[in-house]
Amino acid sequence: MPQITVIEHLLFHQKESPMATGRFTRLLSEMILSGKIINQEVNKAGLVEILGLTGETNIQGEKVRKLDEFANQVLVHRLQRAGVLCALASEENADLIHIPADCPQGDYILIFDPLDGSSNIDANVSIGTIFSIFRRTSACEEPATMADVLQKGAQQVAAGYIIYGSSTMLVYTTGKGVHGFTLDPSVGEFLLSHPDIQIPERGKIYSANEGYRHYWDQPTRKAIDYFKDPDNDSKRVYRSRYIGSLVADFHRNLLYGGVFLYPADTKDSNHPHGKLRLMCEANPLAMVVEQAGGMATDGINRILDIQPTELHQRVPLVIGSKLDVLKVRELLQAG
Ligand code: P6P
Repeated sequence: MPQITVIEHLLFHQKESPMATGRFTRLLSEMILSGKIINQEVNKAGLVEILGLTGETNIQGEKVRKLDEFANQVLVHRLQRAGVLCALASEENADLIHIPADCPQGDYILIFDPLDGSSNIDANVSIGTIFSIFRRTSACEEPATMADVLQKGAQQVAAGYIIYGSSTMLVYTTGKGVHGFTLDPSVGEFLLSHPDIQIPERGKIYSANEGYRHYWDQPTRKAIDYFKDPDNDSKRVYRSRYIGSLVADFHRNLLYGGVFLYPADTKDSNHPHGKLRLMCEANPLAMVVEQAGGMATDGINRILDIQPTELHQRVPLVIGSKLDVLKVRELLQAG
C-alpha cells in the first residue's frame, strides 16, 4: 500500500465534500500534531519515576503533571489558536472553553476526552483521545453558546479517536466511511493502514464489567447472560474481553466484531445513567461505529438521536456489531 498521510487521504477522497475545506484540514492537522505530542509523553510515562531519580528536569521537584491534564493542556492550547473553532469542551473542564479574544475564530466546535482510560497508564494498558466535531448553529459573529454545543450526535461533522497502544493509531470519520492511520515514528506521520473499516455484522466478543452484576437490573443481567449462554440462538460461543479502557475495548471490537456494554448501575458510585459521557465518548464512537456498519444505543434508543441537556451528561452505552446491539435491545425490551 502506498504511504498515504491523513491529509492526503482527506483531500483525495473528499474533493467534493464540504469537509475538505482548508479550515477542516487545519483542524485535523492540529488534532494530529496534538496526538503526536501526547503520544511522546504517554510513551515516556513509565520512565517518569526513573528519569526523576536521574537528575532529569523532574528532580527539581517539579510536580509531574498528570498525563490527562497534560493532554488536555496540549489540545486546548493548540486548538484554541488554530483559528477554526468557536468553542471547545473537554471532559476535564466543567464549562465551555472559549477562544481568546486575540485568536481568530472559526465555526467548528470541538468536544473531546483528552486521555480516556488514563488511570490504566501505569499498567501499560492502551488509552486514547476521543474527539467530536460539530459546526456551530448560531450566527458566526456571536460568541458560541451552550446551545451551539448541545447538539444531537447525528449533527456531528466528524468524529474519531487516537489510541496510544502497541502502535499509535488515528481512527476517524467525516461521514464517508471510517479510516485508520498508524503513526510511523520513523517519519513522524500517521499513514493509512486500515482503509474503509467495516465492523463484522455479528461478533464473538462481549465486553462488560461483570463485577457490577449485582448492581444491574434484571433485563440487563439477562442481556449479558445471553452472550454467556453457549446455546444462545446465534449458536455462537462469545468470549469475554474487558480491558477497562473504553478506546481499547471499542477499537478491538471495531476490528474483530463484538459488543461493548456499560449499563446503568446502582453501585456506590451511583451511575443511574451509566458512567460514560454522551458528548465526548458515546457520540463520537457512535458516529464511528455507524459509519463502519455497526450500531450504538443506550440499550434501546440510538445514541446519535439523543438530545443532550447537559455538557457532561452520562448515558448507558451498548455499542458494536449491529446484530449484537439489536439482540441487547430485544432482550431489554422483553424485560
Ligand atoms: P469501570 C476509564 O476510567 C473509563 O472511563 C473508560 O475508559 C472505561 O471503559 C470505563 O471507565 C471503565 O469503567 O467502572 O469498568 O472501571
